[in-house]
Amino acid sequence: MDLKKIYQNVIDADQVEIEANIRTALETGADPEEILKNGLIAAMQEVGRLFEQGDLYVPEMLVSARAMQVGLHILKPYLARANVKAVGKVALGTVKGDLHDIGKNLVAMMLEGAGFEVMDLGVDVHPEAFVKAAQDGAQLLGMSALLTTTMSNMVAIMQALNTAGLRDRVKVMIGGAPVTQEYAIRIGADGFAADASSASRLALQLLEK
Ligand code: B1M
Repeated sequence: MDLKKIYQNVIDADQVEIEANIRTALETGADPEEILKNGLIAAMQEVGRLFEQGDLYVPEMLVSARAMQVGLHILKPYLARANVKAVGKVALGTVKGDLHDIGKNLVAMMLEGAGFEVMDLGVDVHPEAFVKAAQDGAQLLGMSALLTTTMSNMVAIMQALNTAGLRDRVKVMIGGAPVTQEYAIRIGADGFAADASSASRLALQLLEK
């Protein structure tokens, strides 16, 4: 089976064809891990590249990510059977008091597209939930904030991680429109990403993948 078709289905955001092509690939003996790496992940890397150079916009990236998720959904049981491990476990949430989740959801999709297992903590996430996610095995915590009034709630999460003695065991990545690299340094986070595509690259870097 030619994985280029599956790769192209993600780029073209074709949710119907991708399902048919992945099923055909699996029926004809293609390796699920090959489909994941050379079909879905490679295509999402290209989508990220096109977005960063301004050739794709957020809605286009979103529909490509949806096609990727359709493919991933079909592949997941095959990957589990083949014992293919995720590249890392990330817990993502929009911080306490903040209900904006469009950007956070896009970051989650890009991370899945890069091969991560994503625990989506949702919106209005209290520090304790981030602490619990770290205790449950998340190697990387991702905090999103869209309001200048809620970004300061990231500090409480950093403090809660310190108090729980977990700060050395997890990496922390932050993002959202009002957030900056300087702010990440100020609150002691490990990194800042300006968009969903660079967030998936940063996550790979932070976990040294
Ligand atoms: Co709100 N809102 N909103 N809003 N809203 C903003 C953020 C605002 C800038 C609008 C404005 O006034 N111009 C303003 C904030 C002002 C400020 O704080 N300086 C604002 C306000 C004031 C409010 C309310 C207070 C309004 C009110 O009720 N008076 C209220 C607050 C509610 C609350 O959260 N408690 C509110 C409510 C809402 C809606 C519910 C109506 C809706 C949210 C729906 C939803 O998310 N499900 C909404 C929306 C849609 C917006 C705007 C218009 C769009 C946000 C968005 O989705 N952008 C926004 C104005 C704007 O941004 N132009 C606005 C698209 C998205 C793809 O981008 O979220 O930036 P973004 O995510 C990017 C990057 O930031 C980055 O990657 C993403 C993808 O590339 N990123 C990360 C995000 N998280 C990341 C995490 C990472 C890494 C990268 O690592 C973990």
